[in-house]
Formats: sequence, structure tokens, C-alpha cells
Amino acid sequence: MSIQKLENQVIIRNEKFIETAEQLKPQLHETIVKPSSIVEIIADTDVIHGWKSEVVAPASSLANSEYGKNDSVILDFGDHQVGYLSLIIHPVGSPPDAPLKLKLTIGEMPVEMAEPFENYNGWLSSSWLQEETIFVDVMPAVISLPRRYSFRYVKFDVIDTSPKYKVVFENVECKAVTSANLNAVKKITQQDAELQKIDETSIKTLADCMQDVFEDGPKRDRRLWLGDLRLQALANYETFGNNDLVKRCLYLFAGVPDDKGKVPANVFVAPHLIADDTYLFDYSLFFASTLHDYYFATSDLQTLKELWPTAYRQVELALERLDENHILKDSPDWWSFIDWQEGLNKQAPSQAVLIYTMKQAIRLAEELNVPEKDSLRDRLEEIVDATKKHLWDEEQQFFISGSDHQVSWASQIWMVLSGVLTKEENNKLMNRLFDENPAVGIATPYMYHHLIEALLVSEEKERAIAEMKNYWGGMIRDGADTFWELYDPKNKEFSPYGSHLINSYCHAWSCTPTYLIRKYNL
Ligand code: RAM
Repeated sequence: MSIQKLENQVIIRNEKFIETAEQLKPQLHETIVKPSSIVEIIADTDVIHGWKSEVVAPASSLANSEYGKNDSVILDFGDHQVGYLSLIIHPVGSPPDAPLKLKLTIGEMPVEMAEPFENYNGWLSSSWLQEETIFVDVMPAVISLPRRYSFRYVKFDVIDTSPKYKVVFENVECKAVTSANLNAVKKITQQDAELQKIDETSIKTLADCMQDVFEDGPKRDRRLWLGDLRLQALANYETFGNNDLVKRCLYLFAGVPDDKGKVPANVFVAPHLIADDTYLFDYSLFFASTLHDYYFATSDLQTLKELWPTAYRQVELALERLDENHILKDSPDWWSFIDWQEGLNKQAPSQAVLIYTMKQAIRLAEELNVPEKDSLRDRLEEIVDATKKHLWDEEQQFFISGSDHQVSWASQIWMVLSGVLTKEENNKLMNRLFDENPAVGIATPYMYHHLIEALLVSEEKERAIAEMKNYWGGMIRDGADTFWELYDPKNKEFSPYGSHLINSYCHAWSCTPTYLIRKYNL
């Protein structure tokens, strides 16, 4: 997947739904956070990205130093923050006879402080890298930076003062914002200290992504994606219980379908609600899934009634992609996300996502007692039979995908979750997957979430816990304050975007261990 750009996207706005979403706009809670220390970033080949931070002084000593041309200082806020930065700048020496030119670099990870953003050459816009150059004509000055940042570290580079004066930085602080109510989280008594830490880090990740909507990443892309929303909502039901925020997000998607009724993969909310021109087969279906989970978490029948037609429409549109054998057509121009794994064929995992969501849609149709429940059930039976007939390879004992009959982790995992096999067969399949370890693996915490859940539904709890500790525990051991968008323990530089500088280090789809731990009593 790279970039989807549509020339003739037609959006049919549903103003009533948009108004409902607007009414549910959350209040943001604000907290003032001060930096904890002054740090240096040191090269170290033993740590992730080759850079680590080392404390050189407490942040309270910042005002004791004067900074002139080419001086710099890095502040560490001690934990991940999402919010607005401000500071006071005092001149020292002669009256300032020239403006101050100050560059600020704001980052979630030590590497963002160490490697110049000018060297970035990935395929996502470099404008996501957080920096500002400001000119201050009159000092003392209170500077409030205009943008919201997602960060732990801030670097001040004094580009120039003048030979006659220097500056002192004071009162650096962040007004941190979130729509999550931290007091609402039920405390759990987790015997296992590592799982406890993983649970806490998940909750922090989710909180930092909970803003005006459930954002995917507060650094990048700062917007509402359906695939991320589905997982955030699950984690939210187990923790913050901010169900109205899920409802708001569902109405936002339902507010901007295209002329066929398809919901986009993501939306922008400013300057007003806009559907992105990106459509993903699996993400559209997850509208039905997210509505299913929302309804069973809240029993909000009125919302179910209002949004059911949108959910059902996603299933209808997905069914149009089936061929005469009831198998999804595979083609190079097809957009289904599943994972960032290089070379992954999407056919079989998408077929499984279709089955998974159809089952949820049927449960909703039964709740509503609408006639679609029968037609969906009949259709599902045909599709499940066809899946076992055409996508199951008897010889290899794996599901295969695409014309090359690819055997991937994603296909097996999603097929297990779709429930086309019995519990015993699922268990055997998951064990075979680990034993034979097919080459087309997993690239994201998003897909890892599904791996863990597939292990849990196939009675492999111990392995699920071990994998979770290995993967999310590994991120913590590598320095995560919040869970990262991408993490490959075997290749820690990994980025699907061409540079790990642009990766998001607080990412929605990585927050699910809290859901898995709490839901499955790990
Ligand atoms: C990336 C982001 C986002 C995800 C999409 C499909 O741009 O990580 O969270 O949902 O991919």
C-alpha cells in the first residue's frame, strides 16, 4: 500500500449524523507538565536506533545557563506528552540588538533529537517531523508554540543572538491534553509485574491518542482511522469507558459515506468533517465490527438502529467483490490493509475479515430482528464452505492466498479469528504456524494484536502471554513510554515509510494489551 488518490470521489453528507457527532464532542482535560531533566543524547550501538539519553542535570537548573550562538540544550519531560509548549525567554548582557533566532526540535524518541530531519527521505511528508524556527524581536518574551506536539524531548538550538547578548530559558512547560478521564480506569491487581507495566503503558498510549476523536497517533497522522478506532474502542471499554467518544467516531464515519454508501478508511475533523479519499476493504467492514462491539458494550439500541443501515451497507459492498466461487477477487489494484508486511497477499486474510464481520453483522441483525439476518446467514454458509474448499491447502495444512498460493501468518491468524475451523483445528493450526514459521510474517503491533487474540481463542493462553511479553515487553525494554506504531524485534530500524524518524511512537493500534489482559484475565 502506498498512496490512494481519487479523482471523482462523491460524498453524500448525512447532516443529521454529523450533528449527532458534533454534540458528542468531548471536553479536553488539561494538565501542566514540567520537564524533569536536561539530557544529552549519546551514540550507543546497543540501543534502538543507536541513540540513548543521559541525564546531565535537573531541569530546574535550566535558568542557570546562558545560551548564545550555536549553543543548544535538550529537555526531557520524563514521559510521553501530548500538548502545547510554552516558555519564557530572558535576554542577558547588552540590550538585544538583534532578534533571537531559535530552532526547536520536538521528538518522541532520542533519535529525533540526534539525527537531522534534513536527512529524512521517506515517502511520507517530512512536515510530520516536529520542529519550529522562531524569531523573537522583543525580550523578555512569553512564547507559546502554536501547534500541538507529541513528545518527550525538546531541543533548543540557538541559531543566533548577537555578539552582545545571550538568552536564558525559563518556565518551560507543556499543557498536556486528553479526553480520557484517568480516574475512570478500574485498577486491576496484576500479580505479574511485567504484565502490570504492559497494561499501564497501553493505557497511557490510549490516553495520549484520545483527543477530539480517537486519533491513530498524536504525532502522525493525527486522525481517525477505522482500523485503529476498532481496537481503541475495545481497549476503551475495558479502561476509560468513554463510550460517547466511540459513538461520536461512528457517527463521523456514517456522516460521510460515498455515493455507494461506502465509509472511508479515515476522516479529518478540521476545518470541518472531511472524508479522506482512501478506502480500504477491511477498514470499511470494521465499521460493522465497531458498531457490534459498541452495541454489546453499551446496549445503546437507538444508535444501533440508526447506524445499522451504514454497517449493513459495508457488508453488501464487500460481498460484491466475491467471484462465482464465493472467494474475494484478488487484483493488483485492490486496497485492503491487513498489515504493513512486505509482499503480503491480502486475499485470504480479507476473506477471513469478511467472515468475521459478517458474523458480527448477523448478531446485530438478530438483535434488531431484521430480515437481513436470514439472507446474511445463508450467504455466510456458502462463503465459509467455499473458503474451506478453495483456500485451505490440505497438503500443507495451511490457508493459502492469491494466485501464488502464499502461506502467511496473517492468513492463518485471521482465519482462526473468523472461526471457520473448530477450536481443536484452530489450536493445531496455531501450533503449526509457530513450528513451521512461514516466511511472510508480521510487521505491526496491529497484526500482533490479532496474533495474540488468535492464540487466546485457540486455548493457547501461556503462549499468548509469552508472545505479548516478548513483543510489547520488548518495546518497554527498548525504552517505550507509550507503544510504538511499528516494532520488529529482529530489525529495530524497521519502517514501512522509508525512515524510522517518521514512525509514530505513541500509536493507537498498539494499545490493545490492556484489552487482552483485562478481557481474557491474563
Ligand atoms: C498508517 C497508520 C494508521 C493506519 C493506516 C492504515 O498510516 O499507522 O494508523 O490505520 O496506516
